[in-house]
Amino acid sequence: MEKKAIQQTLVLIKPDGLKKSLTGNVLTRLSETKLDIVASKIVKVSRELAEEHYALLKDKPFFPDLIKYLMGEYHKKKVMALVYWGEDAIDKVRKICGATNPEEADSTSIRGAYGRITTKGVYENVIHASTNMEEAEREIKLWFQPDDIISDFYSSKVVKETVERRVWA
Ligand code: DAT
Ligand code: MG
Repeated sequence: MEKKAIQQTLVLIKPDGLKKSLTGNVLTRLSETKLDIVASKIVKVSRELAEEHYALLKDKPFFPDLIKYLMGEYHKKKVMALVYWGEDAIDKVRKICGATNPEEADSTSIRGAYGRITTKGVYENVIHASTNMEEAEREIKLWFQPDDIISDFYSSKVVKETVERRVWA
């Protein structure tokens, strides 16, 4: 039997998921995969981050609304970002997420169970998951710094710099 690849994938619980208190339900569904969570945080998404995350879709007619949605302008201004790691992680997570269009997604999938399309045509599909290894690497490096992740799957380096940063007062 072919050995399945060990992969990492970025998951976002989008603002509709947080607003509707679906975090627990979504994490429970994802735990069916038996994958490891190796990073997680709550993020207030800037326009820059949202536009970079969905950079490949910038020419789509729905792009402006998609950016507003990810920034939380229709719900709460927060997203939960996680990295899942393990055998065949990308496909396992995508399968539980379901199809992009929540009306077409299998009703037992996360998007099928909890997603909707608004009357304005915005796909509120609760969750993001990377679709392939290149996308996963780009997205994980966009949302997380090396020290945020407890596993070393991408190479990193130590740099000395003097930057202003906020510390506890
Ligand atoms: P996915 O999130 O399944 O990877 P995608 O990368 O093609 O799908 O699109 C990113 C997001 O853009 C998707 O989660 C919801 C939104 N979207 C995609 N197609 C859309 C459409 N036809 N109308 C409105 N929103 C759409
Ligand atoms: Mg995608």
